[in-house]
Amino acid sequence: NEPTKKGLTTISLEEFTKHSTPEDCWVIINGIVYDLTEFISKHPGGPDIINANCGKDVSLLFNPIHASDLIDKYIMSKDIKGIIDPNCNFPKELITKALSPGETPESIALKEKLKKNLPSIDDLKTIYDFEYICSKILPKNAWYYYSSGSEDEFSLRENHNSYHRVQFRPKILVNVKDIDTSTTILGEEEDVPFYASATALAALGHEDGELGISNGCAEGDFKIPQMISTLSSKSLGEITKSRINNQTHWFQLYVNTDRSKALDLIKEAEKSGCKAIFITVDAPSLGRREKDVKLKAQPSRENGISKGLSTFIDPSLNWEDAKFLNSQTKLPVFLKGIQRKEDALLAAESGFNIVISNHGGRQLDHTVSPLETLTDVVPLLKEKGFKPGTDIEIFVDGGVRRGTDILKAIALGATGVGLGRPILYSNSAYGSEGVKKCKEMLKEELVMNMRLLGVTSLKELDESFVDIQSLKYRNHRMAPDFLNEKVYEPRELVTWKIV
Ligand code: 173
Repeated sequence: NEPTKKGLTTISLEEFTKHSTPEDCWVIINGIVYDLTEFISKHPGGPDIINANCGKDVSLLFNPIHASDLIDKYIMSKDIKGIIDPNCNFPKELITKALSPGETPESIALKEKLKKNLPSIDDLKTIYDFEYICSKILPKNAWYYYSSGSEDEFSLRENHNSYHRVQFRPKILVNVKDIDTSTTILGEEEDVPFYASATALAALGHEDGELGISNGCAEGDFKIPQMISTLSSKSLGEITKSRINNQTHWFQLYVNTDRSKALDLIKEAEKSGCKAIFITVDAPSLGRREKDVKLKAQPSRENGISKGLSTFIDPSLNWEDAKFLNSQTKLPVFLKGIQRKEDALLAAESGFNIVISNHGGRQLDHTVSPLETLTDVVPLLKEKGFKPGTDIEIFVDGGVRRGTDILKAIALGATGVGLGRPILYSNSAYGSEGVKKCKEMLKEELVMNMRLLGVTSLKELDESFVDIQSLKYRNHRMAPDFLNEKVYEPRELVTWKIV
């Protein structure tokens, strides 16, 4: 992040340090000196964080949670003061550390050591390993922000567990020598039926942020589509410019209280080659993620990292608004966050595609799992004459960790399956190589399990391949599994040698 503004005056250290109060507040971001005095009261993340850092170099605090072009959008040119003298001996104590609450220099040093000793990526056994590794290496703020669900985290767990309540009915004596995992999504041929879903703030976990995700989605033997978040830590322009191998980018939209901003974003997404718009409809206000709350420096019940970023989201968003936005673009529009069949039908009748999702269990807690909702939605839409994959795309996300999970969702009528946290975790641990490995492991599982299931192409999959009898028994308590708990060995995570 070298300063890029040519022709700016050089500011001496002595001059810079004269402006270190909220009434006269200069800061340095990536080498450039800004006067934030007037901006403090307008900062979407609240005034406190700026008030506490006047007269400091705040790059380490700023970069992980803001797109690089954000300053230029918000700060007027008169408030760009110049470049801090590159030859000055800038005092360390004026550099704001990105030390998460709950961390000490020692705990961070240990994490740095673990990061330098990551297991070889070839030794990873399942995509669970990325999650395990991240639990050890991520700073607490990133780990809690990524991993948390809302309130009691019932939905967070249920999203995953619900997949365990669907069983297969494999077909025998089918020639399964050649397996084809490809599918058609929005008229485009895709190599696999899954995609990287939108997640905010990828740079909290890895400095490459969404660029690592983008590259990992595109590199290697096959590609997966990437849905880019409104709240990415890299700008939409940067991410889409990094497009390679003709990869598919989609854009997730949070609708701003200032509607012109939402329209601007849609236009920007169109111009930058995104192939679809996903309007998030399950977040009129942000669910309370208590692990994220716990890390706030000041005791309160508000969310930590996500709180400041969410104030622009419009809670008055309604069907008319969504239809209006749909009418303003030629791109296919999805409503992301459908959680009942009645809304799925309304969406279909209004010309939307849908993502059945509860936001990874981060919004309303105790919602029905997306997999179960899928089994309500698909029969109703079919009954009303909507053919999934032809008249409407039906995506599902939340809790997906296995090739078998993906096959279950496809058998039950989904046309695409989204991965959120697994992509964030693989990117956080290994950057784009991790994302590539994550998608490869899932594809390998898909191929093997399609063979075992007796299908050679995803088109052959239908409800006859799954038994959903127990799906509805959410709270059914099983008897303790004595052999599993007392006799068999637990499944092993990757071995991690620290030298
Ligand atoms: O799930 C999230 O954390 C999310 O969607 C969000 C919303 C607003 C600000 C930051 C993240």
